[in-house]
Formats: sequence, structure tokens, C-alpha cells
Amino acid sequence: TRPESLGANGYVPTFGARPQLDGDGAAALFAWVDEIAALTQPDSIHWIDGSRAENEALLREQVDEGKLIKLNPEWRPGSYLARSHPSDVARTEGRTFIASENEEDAGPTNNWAEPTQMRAKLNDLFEGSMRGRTMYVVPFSMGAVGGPLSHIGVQVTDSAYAVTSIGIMTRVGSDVLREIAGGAPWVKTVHTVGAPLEPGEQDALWPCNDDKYIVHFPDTLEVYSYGSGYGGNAILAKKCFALRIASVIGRDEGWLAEHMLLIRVISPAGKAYHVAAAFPSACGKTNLAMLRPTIPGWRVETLGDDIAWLRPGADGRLWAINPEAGFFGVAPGTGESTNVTAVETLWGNTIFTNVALRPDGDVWWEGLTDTAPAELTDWEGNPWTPDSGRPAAHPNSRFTVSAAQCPQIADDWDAPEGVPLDAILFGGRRATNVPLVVEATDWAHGVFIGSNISSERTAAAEGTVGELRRDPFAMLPFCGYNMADYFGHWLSVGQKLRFDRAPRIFQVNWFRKGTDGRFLWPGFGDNSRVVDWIIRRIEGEVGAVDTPIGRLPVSADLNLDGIEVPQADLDELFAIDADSWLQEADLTEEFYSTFEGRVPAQLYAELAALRYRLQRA
Ligand code: GTP
Ligand code: SPV
Ligand code: MN
Repeated sequence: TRPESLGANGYVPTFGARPQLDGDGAAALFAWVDEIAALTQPDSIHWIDGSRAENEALLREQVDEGKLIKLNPEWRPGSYLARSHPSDVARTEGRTFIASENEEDAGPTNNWAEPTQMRAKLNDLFEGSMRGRTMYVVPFSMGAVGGPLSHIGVQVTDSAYAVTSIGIMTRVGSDVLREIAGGAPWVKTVHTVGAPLEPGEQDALWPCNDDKYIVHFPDTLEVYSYGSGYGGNAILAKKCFALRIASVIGRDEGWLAEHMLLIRVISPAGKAYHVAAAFPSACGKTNLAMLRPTIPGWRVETLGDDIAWLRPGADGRLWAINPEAGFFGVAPGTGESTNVTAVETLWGNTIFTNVALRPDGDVWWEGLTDTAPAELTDWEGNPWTPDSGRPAAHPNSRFTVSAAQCPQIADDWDAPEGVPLDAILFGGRRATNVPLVVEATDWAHGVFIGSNISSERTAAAEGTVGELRRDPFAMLPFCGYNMADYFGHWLSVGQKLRFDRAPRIFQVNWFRKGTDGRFLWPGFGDNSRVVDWIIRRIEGEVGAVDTPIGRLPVSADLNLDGIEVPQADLDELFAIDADSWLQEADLTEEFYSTFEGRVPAQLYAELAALRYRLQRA
């Protein structure tokens, strides 16, 4: 039954009323909310307090409207399925803009928009865009509220789905409003699905607009998102704020906002190490974040799976927090044999988007079990059988779940000060060339490697899946400023670290394929074997083989106990073809040249040194 306070079209203002707050900070917030409301013209305004009762009411409302399907509580308590519009299934990089004052500040890898013109355009689009809908005001914190590395923001949105997702992915609540009232700086984010309703008009199950704009104003710390309800386009705290805007704040304040997972690795000796890893979208961050080592004695605790903020500490170490509070993870490929931790995390209280529905009211996706159920409803709501010849779940279908629900989450995962890093990994999906693991010789070489990450395109963004593209630091779609300046910023952060306390940098590749097209490395839990080598390198327990591209394991040092990897596959996993690498070096030069002289000289020196070593190999 619906609570008294719910009206037919959403909330009457008794529930979600504007909070009582005093101070200049509060006045500025109220004025901004009034301004957005005057522009977008919603039927009502609902201030989100982050309470459980409020969350449940919002979920119930979405079920009543048919926008969420409540899953069978016997299998999946407190869980829901959302089906997006079939055109609104991933981030839209072509519609994502950096509207910096100067075009060079956006750089060649971003779509730049002239801010005054873009503001005019957005004013047109947002005018009346929330008619017939409720406008929610969602105060959130990235990182523990009030923490030294944390930042706060407010998202205004007309999507209840976005509100319930933000509630899982961030820390939402009135304590954030008190920070704002007290004068703390905050980031303004505005989101509309761009589908105003005429009086009496029936709403779509997934309202959105064919036209989409995801716009960042780095000079004024604002985000405007129009037309999409999906993931990184709609949960603005995530990619828009915690990466694009935060990377700009980090540039100015001397820290780094990164597309990285964060883990604590505990060795058989009981010693803890902290590892961050940047892999492009849908390239294995969530999986490594939830690693269950297949070699005895090792343990991994999860700290974060997608974003890390890194800051040099007074001790000369690099400290990291996960600013998020949940996981927005790729469903397909997540199963008992690949990521049992994720499967256990998803026992309940989860919002699934674009997965398949089982007749018993539970969910399914490719890879959850080895064999597909005989009958399903696919992600678009159509009947499906294993003979249908198409996936039942969308390749970029996702789960949204609290980090706290992960069975191997670190007890102190939300510690405000974070953890000191011992290693940073860069990786991507590379069928050829890149070995299973290679160690950088020093920080600058590591930055060079990061600047050269390429990866095959995945379903996480629009585009042709499989096509190789450069994705430096896995940040191509997420760096809010000129990528060449960002390379320079990485170099300068390295200079603030004590050389003997800076994290060591490695490149990894779980995705190298044989000529027959099969993955050469078993991956998943067996990636612990690579982590084990990395930790032993850090401890100085094992040597390495110097090669033109960096330091490779001595083959006897890679722990392969209990798995069968044919010698030919191992050879191929570590094979370095000098000619192919020289071709990659040419592509690097071409790529660097697109920045018109802004790439730091130190990286050109690294490139020259790489070529020299390759030519002599
Ligand atoms: P985003 O959330 O988009 O940033 O993705 P992510 O980097 O967290 O990727 P995720 O861990 O969700 O993995 C994406 C896909 O890669 C899934 O289908 C996984 O099953 C697959 N995958 C992850 N790790 C491995 C691995 O070690 N080997 C192989 N072959 N596949 C993997
Ligand atoms: C990614 O694409 O890297 C994601 C999903 O983590 S989204 O939040 O949609 O950006
Ligand atoms: Mn991601």
C-alpha cells in the first residue's frame, strides 16, 4: 500500500520538504535549486534525506509505475530489474562535452564546447524539461562525509531511478546539507531525462530523449546532463564528477582522480599491500577488485572497483580512497567460476539494469551459469530461449549494489584517510603484443606506459566493439582537461613522492590471445599469480629479466602450481616482437603529435629510449 504522502504523480511536498537550514551556504543552495526549478518547471520538488523509508517509497513508486520489476524476494530480496530504452544502454561519448573557457584546456581527446554557446543551448533544452515530473534534490558526498580527501555535491534530477542508484553509489543524506550550510564547497550537477509530460500524458517506462548532452563546466565545477537515464550519463557523481570534474580539481590541488580499482592484498606472511589498477571500461576492474586468489595463503580485501582518488601524503607515499559507496558492475561474465564474490554480493538489495528475467522472478545473464535457462524474458522484455540467437542480457547490463554488501570488503574500506599504495597497475584488452605482466623501470617509465594504454573497445560505450583504441591511463573518456597536461601532472605527482616510497608501476594484460583466438591466460582468480609476482618484486624477493619494454618475470618465478598452462602458451604470453613494438612506437609518436607540443619532453625521451632499446634488440 502506498503511504499517505504519495500523490498520483509523485510526492506532495509534506514528504521531501525543503530542510530547515541556516547560513550563507544554505541560502546559496536554495537559490540555485530555485533557479533550476524555475528553468525546468517540475510539478514538485523533493529534497532527498537519504533515509531508508524514503528509499523504499521511491522504489515502490517505480514499481507501481512499471519502471522497476520487483524480483522474487525468495531468490533476490529487496531487488529490482530496470529495462532501459533500447537506445539508452551505455555512455554516449560522442555527446559528452568539456565546456572549458579555453579550447586547449579540453584538449584533442575531448569534445570541446564553447561555454557561452553551450549554456544557451542547455538553457533551451532544460527549459520546461521537467514538466509533469518531480524534481529531486540529492545531496551526496564522495568519500566519507567531512573526510580530508572527500568532496561533496548536489544532483538535481527528474529520474527516480537515478535517485535510487545515487543512493547506492554515494553517501546521500542530510549531513551533506549541513556541510554545505557550513560553507563547504560543493559541485553542482543537473540531470534531466529530457521527457516532459503534458497533463494526463502516460509516462514511458524508461523516459529519455534521442538528443543527449553530457556537459562539464570545469571552470565553475558544474555538470549538466540531458536526455539519458543510463549509468555514467545519469549518476553524475560517478564519471562526470568523480573523474572529469575531480581530475580538474586534482590538477589544481596536486592530486589525481583515477579510473582505478583499489584492493588490499594480504600475503601468506600476513603482510598487507595496497594495489590500484586502471583498466578501461569493461576490462576487468570489478573482477580484480573482488579477486579470490587461487594460490594458497593469499587473501584480497576489496576497497573499490572503479574510481580512486590519489593524493601524495606528508610521508612521501601515495594515499588512495575509493570515493564511491557502491558498485555499478558489468553483469555478463559474472558467475561462480569467474567472480564468485560478486555473485555473493548480489544476494539482494540490488538494482539490475538490462539483464534477463527468469520465469521464477529471478535474474540471469550470459556467464552467470554455464547453461542458460530454457526460457527467459530478455532485456528488452521479449520471450527468449537458448535458440534465439541473441544475448538474453545486454552486453553492458549492470548491477548496482552497496559496497558494504561485498563479503570480502575491507573493514576499513571507507576510512577517510585512505590507504597507502604499494603498486599501480595499468592494463587493457590486448589480443597481441602486450605481455601478461611487465614492470616499469621507474615512475617516468610507468607514466609513459600509462600514456600508451590501448584497448579493444567494449560495450560500455557506444562504438564498434573490438576496435583497438588508445585509452591512456584508462581515462580517455574521463579526463576533464588536456590529456597531455594530465601526463605532465602524473609526472609532477611522482616528484612529490619519496622515490623509495612511491608505488611501483606495472602493465598487465589478461586478454592476450593465441592464433586460434582463445585467451592464453586463465585470468580471474589466477590473476593472483601475477599479483604474487608483483608483491615479491616489491619485496625484492625475485629478480627480473630486462627487456626493451620493461622488466619481465624470470619464468621460474611465476607461481603456476595447480594450473596447466602449456609452455607454448606461456612463451606466447611473454613474447615481445620488436617490429610490432616499433610500430606501436610510431603510433605513440603520431598520438603524441596530436597534442601540438604539449606532451612533456620527459615522455618523448622515454619514447626515444624505447626505440633505441628495440632497435638494438
Ligand atoms: P567498468 O565497470 O565498465 O569500468 O568495467 P570493469 O573494468 O570493472 O570490468 P569487469 O571487471 O566488469 O569485467 C568486464 C568483463 O571482462 C566481464 O565480462 C568479465 O567477465 C571479463 N573479465 C574480467 N577479468 C577477466 C580476466 O581475467 N580474463 C578474461 N578473459 N575476462 C575477464
Ligand atoms: C564505465 O563505463 O567505465 C563504467 C560504467 O564504469 S558507467 O558508470 O556507465 O560509466
Ligand atoms: Mn568504469
